[in-house]
Amino acid sequence: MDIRAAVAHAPGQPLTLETVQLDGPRSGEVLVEIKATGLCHTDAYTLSGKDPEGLFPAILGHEGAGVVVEVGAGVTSLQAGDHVIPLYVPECRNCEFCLSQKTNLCQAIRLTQGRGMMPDGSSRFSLQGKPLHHYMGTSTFANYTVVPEIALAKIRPDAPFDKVCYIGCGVTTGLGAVINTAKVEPGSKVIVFGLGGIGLNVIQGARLVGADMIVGVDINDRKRPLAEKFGMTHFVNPQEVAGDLVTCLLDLTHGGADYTFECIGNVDIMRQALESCHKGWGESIIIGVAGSGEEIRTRPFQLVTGRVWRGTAFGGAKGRTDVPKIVDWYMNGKINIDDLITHTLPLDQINEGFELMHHGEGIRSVVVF
Ligand code: NAD
Ligand code: DAO
Ligand code: ZN
Repeated sequence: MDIRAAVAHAPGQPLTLETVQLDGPRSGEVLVEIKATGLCHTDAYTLSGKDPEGLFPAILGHEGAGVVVEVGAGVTSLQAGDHVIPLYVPECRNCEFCLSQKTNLCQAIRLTQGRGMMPDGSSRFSLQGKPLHHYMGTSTFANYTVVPEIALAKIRPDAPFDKVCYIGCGVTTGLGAVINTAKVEPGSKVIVFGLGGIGLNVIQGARLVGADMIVGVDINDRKRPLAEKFGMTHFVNPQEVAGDLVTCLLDLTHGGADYTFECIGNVDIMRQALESCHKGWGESIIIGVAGSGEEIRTRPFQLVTGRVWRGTAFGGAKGRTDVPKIVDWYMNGKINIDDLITHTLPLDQINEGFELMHHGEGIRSVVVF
């Protein structure tokens, strides 16, 4: 079938709107009509050419929501008409990783997903007879896409696509980092570095689980009011700190935070986040994705004396299990997504959405189809 897609032909170039050919779903696959998709920094990172695993030409996008149109042979958990959120971390419930119960990093289709292909090694997308790469197994910058069954979360039909698409990445990553990865306890002291689309969801997760002190750190003062609305209790702009930022944060928290979260992707801040943790028990969670080849550093004595350094992907969430629950939280008013969706655009303005991101305007831009 012919579909409309924003195609990434080459690194560093704007996306191009094209009529693309999409083959129907094969065994274990599902054809989804995408109704809305968020624009995330990871799409921009890949488009920039800095992502060493980036493949071109490709259809990017990994934060979508839509409706099942057709299922391939053997698909049992979904049918036409179901509302779904595509998952860049699938949940097969059968691989060694899923069965371990220790990780959300299902590996069932990891190799082909990384090669920009469907699990059988081929692409469903083509342009003038030449294949286009899939992206993160989702390719949501198109009005139709094909996704493996194990990479689709079925959600309730009354949830608005233009809001819950954000649960496909940013919301789940932030909330999940607090709930699944750090397991923040009520009464905790938390520091969040970076108050963007991820950090604000960490803040609302920390408030949800009952953290007492939630310190936000950002170089942009304009992030403060929204962060306060989401639960931030203290704000620190590193550019206004006279001395050392870590010393300032250790003083503010009376010895360090129980949990810190790095939501920027800056290896120097990752170090500051670790060293702002409380001696003996503080845990620092890396969420931000650093540039290719960058390395983290600290003095090993920071870990010897009880601080813990961890990372999290997709907030440690098992997508098919956890994403429908987070959609319920939104629909029941337990979490706020509406205030984070600051721009809504049609597909033909998708490049303007990336411009807004590059200029730090707003929090999340969503393309509606
Ligand atoms: P964002 O650009 O919306 O937010 C980053 C924030 O950090 C901004 O508010 C900015 O002002 C602030 N900032 C920048 N430099 C700073 C500094 N030196 N000190 C303090 N604040 C600073 O980005 P986002 O969408 O929130 O994403 C954050 C990171 O999370 C990115 O690296 C993204 O790739 C990553 N990410 C990770 C996962 C995962 O599963 N681990 C998922 C999605 C996104
Ligand atoms: O299983 O090896 C693996 C990779 C899983 C994907 C993890 C991606 C998380 C960070 C990227 C940012 C997401 C938008
Ligand atoms: Zn699995």
